[in-house]
Amino acid sequence: MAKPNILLIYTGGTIGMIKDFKTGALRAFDFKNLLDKIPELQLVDCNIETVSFEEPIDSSNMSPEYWVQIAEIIEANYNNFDGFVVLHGSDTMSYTASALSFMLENLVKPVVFTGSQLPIGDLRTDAKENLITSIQMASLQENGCPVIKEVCLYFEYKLYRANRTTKINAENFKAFASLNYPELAESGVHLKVNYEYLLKPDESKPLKVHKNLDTNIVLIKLFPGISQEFLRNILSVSSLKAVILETYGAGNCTNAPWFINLLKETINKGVHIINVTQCSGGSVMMGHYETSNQLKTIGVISGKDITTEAALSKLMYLLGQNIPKEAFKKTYETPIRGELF
Ligand code: ASN
Repeated sequence: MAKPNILLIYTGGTIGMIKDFKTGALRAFDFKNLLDKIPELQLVDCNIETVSFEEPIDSSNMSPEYWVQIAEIIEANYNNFDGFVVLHGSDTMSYTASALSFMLENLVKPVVFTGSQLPIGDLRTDAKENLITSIQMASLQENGCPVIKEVCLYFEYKLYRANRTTKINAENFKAFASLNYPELAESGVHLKVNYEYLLKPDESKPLKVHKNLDTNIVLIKLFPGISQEFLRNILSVSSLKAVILETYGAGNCTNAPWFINLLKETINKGVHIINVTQCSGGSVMMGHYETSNQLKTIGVISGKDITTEAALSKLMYLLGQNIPKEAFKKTYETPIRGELF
């Protein structure tokens, strides 16, 4: 059987960084050097081609414009490759990978995001394992078809559904977690795939790449002492279309009348408000406590068990789809890429 063809897309991040001896800071370097650093790649049972951002970036400089660039690289190469591995900085990897999951509709091939905590040239680097296993995960095939047909994130022996992940640690090799969804596969002596958790997309439809992302949104994290004046000012920006409200626990917030009235006024102006929990795991359950009951009554949208990263990118994607106002709540609350229950 023919070897799978894998496209490696390098966007930047620690994985391909070197130390600037003058400043001591890490900066991105030429992608060609990255491949020189891993001769082991020649042993992997697939054909690898590479493409790189012209100027690799630290992922803290990521933006929706770059998300579109990644989507376009995948779109242009979709028919010629069996799988894609995206090398990306870990800082905003969950945002980019979640966004790509929404942008790539009817995806039936693996898109695996990975990176590392230490540069590839470092003695104790985690980059080699992450990169090599990501390529192997993207190469998995059964009867000539890819096993994985969705956007994933691989880090420290685990393959996750990308839009379920969050970066949880700035220094541990285990930098990501998916607290509301089990891992899709695990790397040990063997690669163990949890078939029951994989997305099973409709294979009859062609890939559709969505590039219209609307960023007229804001993310507000509640905290005890939040100021009425500041909040009113943010919510009165005329171009504002939607708000992700990070609430406490199971979707609770203060029920001070000024707060509820302000949210009500905002919704009545046509601005969508989505309730997402500040907790890393668990779900919003509006109406479970008195402190979330009114949110339900005034028409706040439930983010259920979605991550903040997926909530933001789903919002940009759906706002770009020109969905009628009346249908927006139901559409948002319905899973489209396995991002919520
Ligand atoms: N600052 C880096 C980045 O996100 C961190 C990393 O890749 N570990 O690009």
